[in-house]
Amino acid sequence: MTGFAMTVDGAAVPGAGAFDVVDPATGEVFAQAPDCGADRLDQAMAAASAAFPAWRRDEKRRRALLREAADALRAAAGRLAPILTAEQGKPLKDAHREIATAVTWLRYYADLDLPREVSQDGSAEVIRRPLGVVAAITPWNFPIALAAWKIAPALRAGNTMVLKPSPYTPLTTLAMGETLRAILPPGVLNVISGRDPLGALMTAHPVPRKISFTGSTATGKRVAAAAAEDLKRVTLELGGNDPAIVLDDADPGQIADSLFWSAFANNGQVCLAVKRVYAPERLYADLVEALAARARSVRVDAGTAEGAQLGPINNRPQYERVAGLVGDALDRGATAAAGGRPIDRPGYFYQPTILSGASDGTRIVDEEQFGPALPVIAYRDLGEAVERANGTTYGLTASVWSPDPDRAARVAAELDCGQVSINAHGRGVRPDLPFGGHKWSGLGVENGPWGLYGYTELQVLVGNES
Ligand code: TXE
Repeated sequence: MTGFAMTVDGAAVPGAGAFDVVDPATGEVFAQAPDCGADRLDQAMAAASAAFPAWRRDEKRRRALLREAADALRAAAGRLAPILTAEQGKPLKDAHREIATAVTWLRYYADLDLPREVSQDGSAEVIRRPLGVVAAITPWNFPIALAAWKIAPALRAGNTMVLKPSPYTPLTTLAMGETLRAILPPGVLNVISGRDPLGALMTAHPVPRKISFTGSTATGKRVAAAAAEDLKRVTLELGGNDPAIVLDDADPGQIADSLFWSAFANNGQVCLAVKRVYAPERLYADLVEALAARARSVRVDAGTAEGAQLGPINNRPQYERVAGLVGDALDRGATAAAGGRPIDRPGYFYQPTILSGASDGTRIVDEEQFGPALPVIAYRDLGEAVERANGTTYGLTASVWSPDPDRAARVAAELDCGQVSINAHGRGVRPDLPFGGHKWSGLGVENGPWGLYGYTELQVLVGNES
């Protein structure tokens, strides 16, 4: 694939250099992406700054153009989805689904009516003003959907943006920039690409007033530290180690399918995937077997292959990390009820893996694996399971599985995280609901009016009473 350019000030621009992009289904380089460089970054920031005064003024126009952007993205899905599959690895139908998600988010923010906020006595108005230029940094698991989570509320609120995708998946975002270039005024959305140091240059840059970041907790902390230097605002969507707690009245056969896909969708490379399952001793063996049966039946193949349900892991470091965590668990006495090994073919393919016999204190339970491997942990006492579920620095989402909704809700109330689903996982990921993590899983929220407010600063306007 060739011809990928950055979008700066409404024009296609090359980088100062270029870097390789690898197809995870083959492990081979298949394209090059522009490497932005500091001067181009300055141009992008200057363009975003220059576009801000006009863009912030006309909300009606912003809403209309976001709607047009949604339509254009939808129309471009046939071109973008194969690029997403090539660089990310996900099956083509999932690539289409991701682009459809981005379209939904753009539409939601275009349509969202925001109430006027006035003081109780009506004498003052509280207005949410845009901040200015937003630097947006995205990861490689859902490059387009997560970019739209930032673009839609930030632009709707009246900000302009410089967006940088992950160096593992730059191409679809660059192609989306090209599509939106035809619609948005020059400078409103600049899309650049480069290796990790470009992210650090963006967070240290004097122009942006806000950093919106999705990625690892380690990098998120670096972003927060850099932003503190000149008090840039930050929203951080970071990692998770989401627990699913199965109660003793659940039916393993009934919940296994939903639980399995809550852990393995996108090959487990989801911040809010189920990353550890706590199951009561009485149901343990049945649940492990029901999950393992599903893991064994899944078709893992290149994202371009007809019928592929899971693709490869996105990149070599992640592939090695997953293999290392599974190997460590097996060395410490866990058993692979399904999988447990890489798949013997080129690319970063790994068998969907269900681990039994691992417990807290094993790395794959304590850390975020972010891949197709799931430990199932036995518990005797529900209180102890809740304590173990909370016993982590993460706090993104969780789930409780039981046919008794009141009982499940009582357990949910004990969990320290940003979202709990009952008999599902992550069901609250919707454009209209706030999404964010407690503890080291993040700072601030995305989505809904709350997400948009994060791209604003409050200003009180008091009328002349005389
Ligand atoms: O993430 P990084 P990586 C987790 C997952 C995975 C781990 C590492 O556990 O194993 O992160 O993945 C940019 N200043 N998640 O290394 O480094 C980088 O270029 C500013 C969870 O890919 O966090 C990319 O655009 N930006 C996660 C983005 O940060 C910097 C999704 C994310 O990269 C930077 C992905 C810096 N100093 C991985 N260094 C989720 N929450 O869903 C890098 N970047």
